[in-house]
Amino acid sequence: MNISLIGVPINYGCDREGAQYGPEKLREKKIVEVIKKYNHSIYDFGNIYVPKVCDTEKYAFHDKMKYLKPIVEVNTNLAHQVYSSLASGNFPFVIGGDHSLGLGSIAGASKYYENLAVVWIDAHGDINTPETSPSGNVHGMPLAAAMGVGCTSLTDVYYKGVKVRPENVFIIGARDLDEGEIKLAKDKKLNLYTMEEVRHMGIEGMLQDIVKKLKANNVEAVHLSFDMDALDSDIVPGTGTPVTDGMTVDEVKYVFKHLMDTKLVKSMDLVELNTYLDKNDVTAEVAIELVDWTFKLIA
Ligand code: DIR
Ligand code: MN
Ligand code: MN
Ligand code: MN
Repeated sequence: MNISLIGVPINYGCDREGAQYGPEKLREKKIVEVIKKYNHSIYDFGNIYVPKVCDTEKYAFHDKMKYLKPIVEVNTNLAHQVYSSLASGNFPFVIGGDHSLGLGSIAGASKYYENLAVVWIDAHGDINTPETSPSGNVHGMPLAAAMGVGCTSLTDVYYKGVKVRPENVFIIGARDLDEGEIKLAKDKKLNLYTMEEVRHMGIEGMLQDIVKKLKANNVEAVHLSFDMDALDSDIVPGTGTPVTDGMTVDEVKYVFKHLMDTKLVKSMDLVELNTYLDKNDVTAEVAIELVDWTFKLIA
C-alpha cells in the first residue's frame, strides 16, 4: 500500500496548548519507520501550514466559534491533500493536532467517494453546533458539520453541502455527550455506540451490527477517525479531555482489526495527542503501538 502521511499541527479547535505538537512527536517516535516495517511505501507530505493567530483574536471571526478563520483555511488545504492522495491511489493517514481536522479529512474523502461512511472512535460525539457547544471549541463540531448540520462556514468547507449521510455515521466509545449532541443523535438516528452500549452489546456484537449496516447502505469506503481520548483516561494522560471508563488498548486493536477486515477503510485520522499533558511519552507510545498494529493489518 502507498501511504500519504499528512501532519496537521493545529490546536485552535481545542484551544489548548500542546495538541499542535502531535505530528512532531509521532515523527520523533519513528512513525515513518514503524509503518515501513510492513512493506508499505510511505510518503511523508510534512505538515499542512497552520497560520499564527493571537489568542486575543480567538472570537474575531465568529462570536460562538473560536479561531474559525484559520480552522477553515487549514481544513480546506487538508481536504485537498486528502482528496489528491486518494485520487493518486494512496491511503491518506492524517496525524493531529486536534479533532477539528476531521472537517478537512472527511471533506476530502467524501469528494473522492460517492457513498462514504465515517467511523468516529471517541469519548465524545463531536456533533455540537455553534448553538449547542458549551465551549465554542470547534473540535467538538466537525462530525455535525460533515453531516451538513451547523454553521455554513463549517458545513461548506472544501465544497458546498453534505459530506456524509447520517445513516453512514458510526460513533464508537462515547461517554461524555452534551445535551444538544444527544438530541441530534436521536433526531438523525445516528449509529451511536456509547461506551454503555458497547459494554451491553459486546464489542463483537457491535462490530457485527456495523458491518451489517455498511453492507446494507452499500458503503463504498470508510473514513476512520480515531481520537486518543476514546481510550480510558488511565491509559492516555496526554490528551486534552480524558474521560474515565473508556476502551482498553486491546479493545481498540480488536475494533481496528475487524474494520480493516472489511477492506473498506481507505483513510484515517489519529488525533488529540497533547505532548504538554503527556507523562514520559506514555500516550505517544500508545499511539505508536496502535499505528504499528493498524499498518500491520493493512495489506
Ligand atoms: C465537548 C468536548 N463536547 C465540546 N469535546 C471534545 O467542547 O464540544 N471532543 N473534547 O473530542
Ligand atoms: Mn474528538
Ligand atoms: Mn474526544
Ligand atoms: Mn454562524
